[in-house]
Amino acid sequence: MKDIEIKKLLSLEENRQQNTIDLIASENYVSKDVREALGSVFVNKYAEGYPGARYYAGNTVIDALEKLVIQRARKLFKLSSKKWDVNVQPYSGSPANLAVFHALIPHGEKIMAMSLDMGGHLTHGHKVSVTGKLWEQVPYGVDKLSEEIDYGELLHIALIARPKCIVAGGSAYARIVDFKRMRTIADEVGALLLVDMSHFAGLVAGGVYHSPFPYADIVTTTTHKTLRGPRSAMIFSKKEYTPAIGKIVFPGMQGGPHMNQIAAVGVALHEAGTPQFKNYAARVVENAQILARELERLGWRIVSNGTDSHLFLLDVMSRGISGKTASDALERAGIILNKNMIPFDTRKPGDPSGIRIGTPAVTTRGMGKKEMKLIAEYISTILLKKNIAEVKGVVQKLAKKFPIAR
Ligand code: DSN
Repeated sequence: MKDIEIKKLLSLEENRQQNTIDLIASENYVSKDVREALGSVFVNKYAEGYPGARYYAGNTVIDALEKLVIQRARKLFKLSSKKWDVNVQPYSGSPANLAVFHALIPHGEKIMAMSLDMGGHLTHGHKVSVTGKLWEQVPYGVDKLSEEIDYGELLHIALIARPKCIVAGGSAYARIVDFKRMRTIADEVGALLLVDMSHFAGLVAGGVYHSPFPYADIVTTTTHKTLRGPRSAMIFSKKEYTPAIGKIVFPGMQGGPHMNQIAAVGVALHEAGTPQFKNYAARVVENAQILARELERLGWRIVSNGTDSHLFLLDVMSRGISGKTASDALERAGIILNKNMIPFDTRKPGDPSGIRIGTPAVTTRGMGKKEMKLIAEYISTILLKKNIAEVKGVVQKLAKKFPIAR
């Protein structure tokens, strides 16, 4: 690279990633092949429209590419082309969700979704998101005791509010979501069921989290979390919803699709269909469970007492430490994660009561049971302010043993 300044920053970031332990539940390390596709000549092409109906010439190869990626998406999630369509053009998860709501829910109507502090997502109608300005969010949450979704309460709220859409999925919920139950509730109130599987899409692909497709009308997903692809998104829709969604994605909200991004999604979808990925997905969950158990053994409270997925929340405030203090201290020692609200949090999002811990990235690096036990000890030691300098050294040593793809 001739650009010295960017090259320097690139090298610094490579070193940061190599020398730290990434426990951000929504991050991962993509393969070299995914990066090759992202950096390929597909970046040069404008392709507004859809396969066979583009506004620019020169799209024969692009059409073949988009069709192949759609076919791979259907194959990975075992979907019949008679029932399901896939739009692979959304630039990322936020526009994907916005497009679905725009296409199918009249402005001002109600969207029922898990509230952010209970583990939901901003784009599911939170007041600071445009989705919360154009639609009214009817929030649901978790049971105070079990900290798992209270489906009885969910039904109760739905019967009163009569939302047009119910959203399942979020960004900080560790347990299996009962899609079947949510389907029944949606049917009872005449709502659409949208499953945002962004966080656990890779686990569904790997067969370690149950598929939302038998129950949902629409499924959205980002492609860069457990699915381990580039930053992008897809919208899966039952046939009757496809035309409206297609028109909103383009020309309603977006311009030309990022074909290099779509090519990289294709590579990731292919990788996610391999036996190695199945094994990876199983280890992601196993690692999260071991890490949670070890932290619990060291005296830390895990929200909902454990996890069925790739992430969990640690209630650091239960030992008098705020989420921000915890995340800052861990970062100083080379452990990277995010502060997070926990259910019924009385603190603010900028300095909440918890931290979120996820294992997709460390599992990609090949870490397993032994490393999870070590990481639990490091986290505990750092949070209790013992020997941070010493721990920083061992964290770096551990990180160096597991090279990232460069
Ligand atoms: N920012 C993502 C996460 O960390 O969960 C969700 O968009």
